[in-house]
Amino acid sequence: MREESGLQSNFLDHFRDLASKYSRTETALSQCPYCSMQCSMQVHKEHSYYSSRHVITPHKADPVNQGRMCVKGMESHTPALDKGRLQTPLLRRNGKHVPVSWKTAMDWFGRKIKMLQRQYGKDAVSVYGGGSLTNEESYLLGKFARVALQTRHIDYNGRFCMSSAASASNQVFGIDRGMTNPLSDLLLTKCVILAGTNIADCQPTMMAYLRKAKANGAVIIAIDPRVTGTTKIADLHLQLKPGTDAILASGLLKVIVDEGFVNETFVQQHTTGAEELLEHLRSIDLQQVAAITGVPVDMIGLAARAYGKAESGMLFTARGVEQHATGVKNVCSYLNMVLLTGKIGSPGNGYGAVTGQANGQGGREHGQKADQLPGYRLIENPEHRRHIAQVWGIKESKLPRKGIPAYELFPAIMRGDIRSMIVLSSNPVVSNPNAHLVEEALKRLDALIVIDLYYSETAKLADLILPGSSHLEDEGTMTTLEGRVTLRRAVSPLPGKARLDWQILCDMAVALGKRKGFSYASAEEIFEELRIASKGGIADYSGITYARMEQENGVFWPCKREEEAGVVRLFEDGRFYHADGKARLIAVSRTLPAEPTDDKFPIILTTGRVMQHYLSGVQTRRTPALREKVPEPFVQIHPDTARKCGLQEGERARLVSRRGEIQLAVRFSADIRTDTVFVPFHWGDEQCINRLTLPTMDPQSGMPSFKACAVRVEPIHATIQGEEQMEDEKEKVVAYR
Ligand SMILES: Nc1nc2c(c(=O)[nH]1)N[C@H]1C(S)=C(S)[C@@H](COP(=O)(O)OP(=O)(O)OC[C@H]3O[C@@H](n4cnc5c(=O)[nH]c(N)nc54)[C@H](O)[C@@H]3O)O[C@H]1N2
Ligand SMILES: Nc1nc2c(c(=O)[nH]1)N[C@H]1C(S)=C(S)[C@@H](COP(=O)(O)OP(=O)(O)OC[C@H]3O[C@@H](n4cnc5c(=O)[nH]c(N)nc54)[C@H](O)[C@@H]3O)O[C@H]1N2
Ligand code: SF4
Ligand SMILES: [Mo]
Repeated sequence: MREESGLQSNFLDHFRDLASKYSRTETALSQCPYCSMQCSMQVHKEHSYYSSRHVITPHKADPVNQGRMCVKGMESHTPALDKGRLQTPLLRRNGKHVPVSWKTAMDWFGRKIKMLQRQYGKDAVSVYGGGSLTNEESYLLGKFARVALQTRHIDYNGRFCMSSAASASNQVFGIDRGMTNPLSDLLLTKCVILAGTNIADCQPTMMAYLRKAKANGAVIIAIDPRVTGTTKIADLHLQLKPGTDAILASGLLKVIVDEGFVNETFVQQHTTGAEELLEHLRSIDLQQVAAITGVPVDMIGLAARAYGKAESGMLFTARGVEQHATGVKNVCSYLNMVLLTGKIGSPGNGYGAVTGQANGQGGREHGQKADQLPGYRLIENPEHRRHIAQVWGIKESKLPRKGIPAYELFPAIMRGDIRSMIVLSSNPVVSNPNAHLVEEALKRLDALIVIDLYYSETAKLADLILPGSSHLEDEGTMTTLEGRVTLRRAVSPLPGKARLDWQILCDMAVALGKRKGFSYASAEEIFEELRIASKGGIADYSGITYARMEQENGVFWPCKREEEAGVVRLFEDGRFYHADGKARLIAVSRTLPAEPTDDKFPIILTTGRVMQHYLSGVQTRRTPALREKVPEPFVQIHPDTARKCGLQEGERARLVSRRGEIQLAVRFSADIRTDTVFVPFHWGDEQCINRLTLPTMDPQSGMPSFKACAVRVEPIHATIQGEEQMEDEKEKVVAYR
């Protein structure tokens, strides 16, 4: 080692002193912005003399994630602190986005919206929200639409997420809380059915509960067209054809009935509709079920028996079951299994629609849905309207009526009925089906206003972009997949001139001349109003306070009084939420695929997620550690199918549907059925799989068919021929006219 001279050593000591004086770590508690597990995490800001950096560690005292986090959560600070965050309002001038002050932005907004509403009516302006927003912001967005804009056109991205399960649960149980039981009940149960849910990739920290369930002796049954990290832990995997869940469930029900697993006392005391269902099941032929679903009769029998005879059971569905034009029927069909066997309303017995987004649960309770008012009230119910109008200090007659589901807003724009859209926390041009049409519609608007964190694919099309707040800056409450309402504190300052999402909503209301009802000093003040608004509703938050959430690690809803614990497990008193206290068994008629395959489009396309990316990918694509793992989308295809299509591994393929086409990397995989291909949907523009997906919607929930449409897959060189052929065909059509 080289000797330090006296002078040098003095200098170094001084420097070390200085460095240690400046190095300190600040730690604060926050929550991951991504999935519905809402893992709490510690954000450490490490400051040194030279620089500062952020490090995330899981929060060991979290009763739910118990110190676990997945790779997305551990990296979630990266996009939030990215220099590419929007830092100032941007207004389109001569085709270019230029930075402007908030005053200019709000003046433009107020003038433009007032002018459009004068010219085309109040409903010409629409609002599009999202499930990442806090409860306070979801509530305020609904109020903003109904009171400040007075438009009936508001809906949100949860329409594509939870709506089929929500609609089924409301019909069957009279309440829609994703999970009827807490996650800890998984440790008590003896059988778990996982239908169309890939927990390993989508709620990774929930896997520990499934592993423990298995270690405690539970039989696990997975129902998915693909082998996934989730199906791998299952004892039985029914690898069904996409879109056939309702039929598969009717086969399972048939065995349950025929082999005597019906809990007759439960059915008699707690349900209606049994006779009709049993009559319907008589007509079910197991051989036919096997032929349609691709699941052999003996596998159907094994699964039905395992669930039927288990002393307790929990059944879960997620988007694999729900994102179909028959999504509601699919869920109802599975819920018939839960009710016929009486496996609900006690420890280890229940149902869970595995919620997706960070606040996918709370975001669907407080009024950003087209037909809904806060507290899960209905906008067409006179009593509900009166209650909310009174809370908001307006006449009931001033409250707009019910609007239309999210996707339908875009055809309405094409017809000229809607002239403006305000998008808060969503990227519809990537996440809607039939994305070409959505893009065209957004371009047609007289005013598109986008409040986002980044220059997303949708923001690029906007006339006005407003810089909003990320999870690190925004305080508020988030309701987890369990129905636990949690408080997330702010831990970082806003970048540049960005503002809190709820403050932006208030600014916009003021720009429209509606200051009354839109001046809050804090998120907590909004929550206090939400408590009153939700009081007496199904999603009753009136007993929940910020202090309680902090002290009790979240509070379950419904919670009607401050002195009482929330309802952790639903229906324990034997009563469901319909007026007669009974759950509904619903006979499901035969379901047909929304777009059957044929000679031209012989393969089923299903879409979904990979662990490393989140939704439309705006956050995770700008996270180097995640982007490096999965840099681009791909088509997962069985090697036998690939060979038939003339594809070599490693080459790119062209996928074509009736709505568009896209070129993708090919991944050979024996983990998928031979009649199906899978593509993740986390990319935009030329890589956007939603340019191909089918907008046909479930008539009850407004959910499109993300999980099944007809495509063909071909090598790129062959397609050029194909294209020429199509051109020829077009010419022929012209010639015949
Ligand atoms: N990493 C990651 N995690 C996420 C998200 C994310 O984007 N990335 N998004 C969050 C959100 S918003 C949501 S909604 C959830 C979604 O969570 P999931 O619903 O679990 O995710 P998906 O991948 O959409 O679909 C689940 C499975 O359904 C299967 N499937 C496809 N078609 C059918 C069918 O017809 N029947 C059945 N039974 N199964 C079928 C697919 O093969 C897939 O494995 O995840 C949340 N968590
Ligand atoms: N093909 C196919 N399409 C699907 C699905 C599928 O399975 N297959 N799944 C559907 C489902 S389940 C969902 S939930 C939707 C979701 O689809 P999107 O609604 O598009 O969801 P995100 O990607 O979360 O979009 C969020 C946008 O808001 C921004 N953002 C995030 N957090 C905040 C915030 O706190 N404040 C503000 N102001 N902005 C924020 C992000 O930067 C991003 O641009 O996609 C649906 N689309
Ligand atoms: S499991 Fe969900 S909430 Fe937890 S760290 Fe991962 S993405 Fe975040
Ligand atoms: Mo979702």
